[in-house]
Amino acid sequence: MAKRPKTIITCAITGAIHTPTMSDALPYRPEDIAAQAVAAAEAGAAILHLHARRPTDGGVSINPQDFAAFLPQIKQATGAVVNISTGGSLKNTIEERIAPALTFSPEMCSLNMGSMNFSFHPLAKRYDTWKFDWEKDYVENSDTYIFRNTFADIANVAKTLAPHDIKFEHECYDVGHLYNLRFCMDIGLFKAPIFLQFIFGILGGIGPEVDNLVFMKRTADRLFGDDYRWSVLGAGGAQMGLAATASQMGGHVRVGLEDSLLIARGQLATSNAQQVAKIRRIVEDLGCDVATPDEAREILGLKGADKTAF
Ligand code: KMH
Ligand code: ZN
Repeated sequence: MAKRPKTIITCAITGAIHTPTMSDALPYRPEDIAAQAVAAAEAGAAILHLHARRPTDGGVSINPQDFAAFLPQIKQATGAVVNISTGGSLKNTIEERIAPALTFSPEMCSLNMGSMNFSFHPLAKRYDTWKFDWEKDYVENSDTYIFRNTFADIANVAKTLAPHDIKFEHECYDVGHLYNLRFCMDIGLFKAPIFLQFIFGILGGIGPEVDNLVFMKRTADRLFGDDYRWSVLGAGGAQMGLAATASQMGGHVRVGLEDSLLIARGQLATSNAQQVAKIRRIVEDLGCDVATPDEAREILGLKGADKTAF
């Protein structure tokens, strides 16, 4: 029987969806982001997907200085691949959103493959009181946001970051995003092997059913042949089940408090590392090996940690 490919675990540490009221475990101070990222790497995450937050109140930050407060600490303490988000918050321009990646030239950064509704406003109903003033409006008003990622934006990111040799985590929230990416490859914006993150369960994107995962994978096979590697992110309660399914299908997995605050149905996770340890256990119990950071570098064709600017 052919050897099964190793599974890369990405952990997305804090993100821009959840707010401090929703979980005490969600890190927002730089020392907490660093500590949770290091613990997630020790638990088995080969890639750390990172956003920054305002240290004072946990608001979403795209200020490179807020990244500078944790990136060197993470690099010093782990060999994990650092992936910097270009998602920002839903209100920033694409130029603002790529400033951290441009500043720090990481091995990887995210790139969202289409414009869409991106809403988490239903979460607002669950909380009567909020830790910080900004949270309620931020969550409630997400039903008015359009997450803008036009073809011009995508080309702008690709061309601006091209000299940095950064591998993109192409975030695909629906099947049309795969076709957008194929088009972008046809006009020479991205080199194989590309890395796709299939995203399920965001309000505005495709739902978290296994049927949809099979459909996305089959479409990607048709569009990209052998030129792609892929991973799955299920939002909220779909996180672990879809990750387990993806690893059985030969894909990679993403967990982390950015996308789900849970460790089990109705139970909050105590840390990012707890989610990493759980998916690692599942992946290994089901007969796959987990990739080390250097194995992830090899699988994805990354430039190496020595070529980053932090
Ligand atoms: N939290 C994901 C669903 C980005 O950072 O560019 C979206 C995300 C976007 O990870
Ligand atoms: Zn993100």
